[in-house]
Amino acid sequence: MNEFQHTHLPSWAVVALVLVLLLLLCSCWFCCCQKTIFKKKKEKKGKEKDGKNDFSMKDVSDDGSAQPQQCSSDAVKEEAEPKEEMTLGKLQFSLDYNFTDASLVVGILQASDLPAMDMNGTSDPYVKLYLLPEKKKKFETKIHRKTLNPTFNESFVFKVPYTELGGKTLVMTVYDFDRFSKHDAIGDARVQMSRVDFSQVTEEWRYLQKAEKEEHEKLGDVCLSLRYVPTAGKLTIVILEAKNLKKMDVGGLSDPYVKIHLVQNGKRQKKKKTTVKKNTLNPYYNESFSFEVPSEHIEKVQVVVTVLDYDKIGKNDAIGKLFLGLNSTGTEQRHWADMLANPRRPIAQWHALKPEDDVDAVISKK
Ligand SMILES: *[C@@H]1O[C@H](CO)[C@@H](O)[C@H](O)[C@H]1NC(C)=O
Ligand SMILES: *[C@@H]1O[C@H](CO)[C@@H](O)[C@H](O)[C@H]1NC(C)=O
Ligand SMILES: *[C@@H]1O[C@H](CO)[C@@H](O)[C@H](O)[C@H]1NC(C)=O
Ligand SMILES: *[C@@H]1O[C@H](CO)[C@@H](O)[C@H](O)[C@H]1NC(C)=O
Ligand SMILES: *[C@@H]1O[C@H](CO)[C@@H](O)[C@H](O)[C@H]1NC(C)=O
Ligand SMILES: [Ca+2]
Repeated sequence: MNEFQHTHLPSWAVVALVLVLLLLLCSCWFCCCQKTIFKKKKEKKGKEKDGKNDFSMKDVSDDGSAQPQQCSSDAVKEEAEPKEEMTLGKLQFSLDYNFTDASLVVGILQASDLPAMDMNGTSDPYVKLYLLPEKKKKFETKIHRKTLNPTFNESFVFKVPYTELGGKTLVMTVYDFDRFSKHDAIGDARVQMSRVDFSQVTEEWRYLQKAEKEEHEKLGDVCLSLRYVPTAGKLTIVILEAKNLKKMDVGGLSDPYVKIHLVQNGKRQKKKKTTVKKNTLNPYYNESFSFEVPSEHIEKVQVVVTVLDYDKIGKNDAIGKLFLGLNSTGTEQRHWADMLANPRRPIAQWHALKPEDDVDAVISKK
């Protein structure tokens, strides 16, 4: 102590020491600050990046549909659905096989605890049923208004030889009827016929499962381009290609061709078709078809595109259809609107094929 006091430090040294200490403190504080600032910056950067990614994704898909002679592969993308944990209610049904009649008798008895699909806290339920895999015959119950616990008490008969029954699955889908929009599927119950004991009448309650988004099986996709020249009153449809078409021939592929109908006031007016491509599920056509449609009529026409399987013997089977026009839905409607918004420019897009009867339903409603 004494020593220290004795060797008195010069005042400049004290000042220097203090300065050094201050500097140390300062740099420490600065270090901490910088860390937090840097962190914030990083976060911000990350956010910016995410935003940009969203944007460019959108750009890509928009570009895809604007390319005239080529379809982007991700145009037919399924939207991710938010998963929700909720019960969808349950359905009571009965199953019986009538051996003298060779038919499956399905009773749709009742449903309970259905979720409310309408604003009013109710639903307007009905049940649609069919057998997979072919779905030839579809039945529907009556619609029951404003109830979450409907009693249907209706029965339906499917003609099926007993030997073929084991390979089938009964699908019963509960829908909510809506006058002004697409009916919502509430949920479905699927029963494998091979698991049912047909020596007696089965009566069962099943919890409804989330109905598959595509109520119908995959039929394939079609890429086509639309072009409208208002001054010339000319609508040009190029059937470019199709992919993943459903197999229609036993033991073979399909022999697909595409038919185009122009529909006005619910009447089929003109019909054109492509060549048949043999033994393929991914045909390439690049065939162009023009229709005369004056600009005062373009808002009123509908185009029905049907993909069929050519058969030498018997009737050609339709694989699936799609429906284009202002009153269509989904990608079809957007495509049509894009065409009208871009006169003279061919706009190509992929569309998923839909089962035949669904499209007819849309047309007859108009
Ligand atoms: C089976 O079908 C036949 C012919 O439709 C009918 O007469 C008979 O009553 C049915 N049997 C049962 C058990 O429903
Ligand atoms: C909602 O429910 C009330 C009472 O049940 C009824 O009077 C009304 O008409 C319903 N509204 C709609 C839009 O269904
Ligand atoms: C269901 O229908 C059968 C015959 O159609 C009838 O006898 C029965 O009472 C009905 N059940 C209910 C709950 O409505
Ligand atoms: C499609 O057809 C058009 C007109 O016939 C032709 O110019 C074009 O090259 C064809 N595209 C391909 C990829 O074959
Ligand atoms: C489309 O729907 C509207 C309203 O339902 C109707 O007025 C119009 O005629 C329809 N257009 C076609 C082409 O069906
Ligand atoms: Ca409803």
